[in-house]
Amino acid sequence: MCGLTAFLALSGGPNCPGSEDASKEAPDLRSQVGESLDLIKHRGPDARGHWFSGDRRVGLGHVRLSIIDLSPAGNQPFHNTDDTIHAVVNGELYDDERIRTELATEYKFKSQCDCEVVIALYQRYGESFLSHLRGEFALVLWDAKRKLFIAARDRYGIKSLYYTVVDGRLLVATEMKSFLPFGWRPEWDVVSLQEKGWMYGPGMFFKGVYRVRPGQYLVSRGFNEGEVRTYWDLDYPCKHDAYPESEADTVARVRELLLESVQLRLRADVGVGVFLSGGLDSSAIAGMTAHIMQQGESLGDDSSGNISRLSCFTVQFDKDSGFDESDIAQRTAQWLGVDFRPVHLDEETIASRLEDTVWHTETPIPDVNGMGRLALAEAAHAAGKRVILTGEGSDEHFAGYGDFLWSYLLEPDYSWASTSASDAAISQTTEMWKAADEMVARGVAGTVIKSTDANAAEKLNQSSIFPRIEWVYQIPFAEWTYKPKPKPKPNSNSNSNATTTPSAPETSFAESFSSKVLANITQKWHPLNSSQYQWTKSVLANYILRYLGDNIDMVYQIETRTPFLDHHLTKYVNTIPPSLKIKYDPVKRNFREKYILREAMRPFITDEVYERMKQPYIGPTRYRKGGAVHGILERLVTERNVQGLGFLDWPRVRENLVKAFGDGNGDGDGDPVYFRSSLVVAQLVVLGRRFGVKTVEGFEKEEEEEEGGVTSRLRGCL
Ligand SMILES: *[C@@H]1O[C@H](CO)[C@@H](O)[C@H](O)[C@H]1NC(C)=O
Ligand SMILES: *[C@@H]1O[C@H](CO)[C@@H](O)[C@H](O)[C@H]1NC(C)=O
Ligand SMILES: *[C@@H]1O[C@H](CO)[C@@H](O)[C@H](O)[C@H]1NC(C)=O
Ligand SMILES: CC(=O)N[C@H]1CO[C@H](CO)[C@@H](O)[C@@H]1O
Repeated sequence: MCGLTAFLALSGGPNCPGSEDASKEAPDLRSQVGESLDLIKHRGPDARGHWFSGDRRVGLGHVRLSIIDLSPAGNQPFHNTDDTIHAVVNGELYDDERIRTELATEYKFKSQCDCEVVIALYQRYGESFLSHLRGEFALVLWDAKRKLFIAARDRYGIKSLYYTVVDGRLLVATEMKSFLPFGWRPEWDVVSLQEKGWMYGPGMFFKGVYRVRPGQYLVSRGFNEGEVRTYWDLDYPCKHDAYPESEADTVARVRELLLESVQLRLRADVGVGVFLSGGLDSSAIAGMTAHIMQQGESLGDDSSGNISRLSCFTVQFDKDSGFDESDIAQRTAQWLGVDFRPVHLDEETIASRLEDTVWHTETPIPDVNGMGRLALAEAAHAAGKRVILTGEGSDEHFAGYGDFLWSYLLEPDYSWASTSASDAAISQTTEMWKAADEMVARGVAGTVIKSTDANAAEKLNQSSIFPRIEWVYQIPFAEWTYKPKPKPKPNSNSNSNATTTPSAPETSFAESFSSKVLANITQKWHPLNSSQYQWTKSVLANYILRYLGDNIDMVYQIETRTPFLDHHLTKYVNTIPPSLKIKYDPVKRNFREKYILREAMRPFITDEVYERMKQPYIGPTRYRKGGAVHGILERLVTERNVQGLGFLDWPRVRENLVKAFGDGNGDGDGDPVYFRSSLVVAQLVVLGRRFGVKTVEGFEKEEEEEEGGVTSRLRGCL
């Protein structure tokens, strides 16, 4: 668990030997890499290292947070025996002992560090070594003999990895801010902000900056610009195939796989704890951890087997906010006999953390949960922990979100025994629709937000989750941003801007998936599967895992591990029929979300958590006028700051800020929609200032300045 930065001078670029500019004074690479690492130094306080090739065309830098094998032998970069393969790795690889034993005869390991298996596996398997890694990681590997450069990211996007090209150099780093010391001058990508493309596509809200997407890697040979390839993807069976197993067998198998996943993640040479809420997922993690300790396993560096030393950290909102779940978490902790650590999150704490939260996550998301997570990480650090288990990824895989009910009902589930006869299946689905509508009428279920783009919705066979993404935030763009963009000049090699109208957001969303995936969505997958796929690739990877994950936890050197995001578990869970995930009760006429998980976790959770229906974990959205949150928004969302962005409509921004707090007598008549909108504007202001982003001056101006830059292949098509 660390941070990395790397560069590769591309052929033909100004930094490649023999180019006209080569006589130009070479930049001081050592200090550029050093400054690049300084910006993320909190990610790795224990050691720092770098490596440059003899001709200085390749460089790797790394900061280390020691988790396994705390000795200097685990410091990075790693090099193979004949010093021809070099790698930097950020992350945690499980099951590495087995791999070590397997490769012991052909590779001389220097440390006990889990990440050292990367080079050994590469030597053995070449490019396909990625499929042998289990865990969360982002890595860069350079094979000098084959002139092969690989930058890869884990299957779910638990770790971040971004890239761009500056002065002919391909730059790759854990966080975008690390590009700044290399001379990167950030510019807003207005279309990406308008279409919310940065929440689902490869491109970020900064022009020319891309992410390596989950399950993919960027590969360059012989210093060419490289291309993006996929080594892993989520897949689902055909919706007409019958599911061969019984419910009882499925419950047992889910339990077994989850226990294994948790057990692997308890291994560390430092203190381990749990983030606990009132929900099923984190309660199950805490319960399984206690259970595994009772079986005699160590909890990180603690082998006492003393359950009361398992610390669980819980966010506690103000009691009158209506959002506080900490009582439930406390009862879970009591029942398990573990150490309960509430972390109170008052308005002042939220306000004072707003700016740091968006700087570290590089993710402007309009809620206060990131601030809560930062406070949790701080508390865990203060309690001496370095590793924390969390529950992310469960809702995506076991169908926990309210919206999934509606994609479940879109088509009958032919895969499940009790409904596989098609007439029965169809009439049961009709029955369930009625029950769901009644639940909406009673106010116990939310309606689905309808798609506004029929054409795009069809491409996704009506399973589109884009309306939900669209709902997250609305900000008033300046009038000119809606005007058609001028066509790119004919000799320009940037082909992705060929559209003349910027806004067809849902089409962009649909087109962010490969044609293979779109074909599966329309022909092969049940709509519930299709929604789960879309959600995992967009909201989970780019929102949840960023704003409530690694980039924020690492501010306080907390490595979070997510047992629900284990690919062996995913592979199995993706074969479980929709009817076992969302189970209909024909007597009570209601639905049980995450049914199969609930049953599998029954021994490890309280009755209260078992019975409870899903409450989305959202923080408060109504605040008092004159309070700390209002104060920070007033300070950030000013005319000067908003004009400094260049693409928003100031009068409407101002109006929204007023509506966000209502008449201000604290009786909660502020409007959450405008609160979220104002929060995003404030976050953009912070990003603009801290990154030193240029004010946008209009599309025409932009076109003139646009240089070839990154080619379409580098844009990272799936
Ligand atoms: C278990 O840990 C708690 C808290 O650290 C301590 O008070 C208690 O004495 C320990 N119990 C045993 C049996 O060591
Ligand atoms: C989609 O379908 C094709 C053809 O059946 C298959 O090869 C592919 O792996 C499937 N899945 C994804 C995620 O593309
Ligand atoms: C996807 O659909 C198939 C058939 O309907 C089913 O067997 C499978 O379990 C589903 N997967 C998920 C994740 O819902
Ligand atoms: C919900 C929905 O519209 N499903 C359709 C998906 O596409 C197939 C044909 O490819 C239709 O049969 C389904 O009705």
